[in-house]
Amino acid sequence: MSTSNKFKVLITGYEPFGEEKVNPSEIVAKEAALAVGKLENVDVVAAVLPVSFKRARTALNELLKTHKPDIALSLGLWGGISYVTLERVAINVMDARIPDNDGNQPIDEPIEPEGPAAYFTTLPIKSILKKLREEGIPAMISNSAGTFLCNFALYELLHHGATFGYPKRAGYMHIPYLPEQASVKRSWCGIPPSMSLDLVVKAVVTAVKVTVERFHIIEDEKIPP
Ligand code: PCA
Repeated sequence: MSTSNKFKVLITGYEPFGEEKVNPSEIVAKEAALAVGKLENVDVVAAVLPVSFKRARTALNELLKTHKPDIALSLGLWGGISYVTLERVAINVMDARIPDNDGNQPIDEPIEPEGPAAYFTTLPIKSILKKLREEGIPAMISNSAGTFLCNFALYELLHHGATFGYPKRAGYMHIPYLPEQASVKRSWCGIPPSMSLDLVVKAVVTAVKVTVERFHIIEDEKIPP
């Protein structure tokens, strides 16, 4: 815990990428930070990461060094899902389906050449899942954050935590399209699924609250995914 006796929380979103003009994770990170900032035992920092392997690495490391967060929750868009996901694992690979926003497209390259193959999230994802279900928010555990920037951010957060001791709790939430974003798209099923800004923000705030409550509890709750 930081010296002020408050939990320092970092929430990040990503800027738009590919064909998307907006990235809901950017909006949600800022909105959720406003709500989380009202909790009495929390100091919060919100940031938007570039969708660039090179610049995201620098940005994340600077954020971590500057703010030394106890808890870090990164957010990103996964267009097409109808629920928020709690990512369980980050793998040590960059295998980009499309070029990042700098035009770089690493294929089968390690994120950290000396790092382990994978890290498990250090968030209490089952306890968070349980609470989200109680609140009526569609949520799932996901066992792959992909191999693009989202997996990259989670791996870097967890690698930093394992190497330097903070953030002690780090994780990743993928989020769906916003309704206004989905409304102008068409997919095999018609209009792709979406979730309102309010509901996604609530999911993020809940994830932070549960993590704060269980910060010192090593065992997560045992419930089916
Ligand atoms: N989603 C991408 C990268 C940025 C984002 O919001 C991903 O899932 O990797």
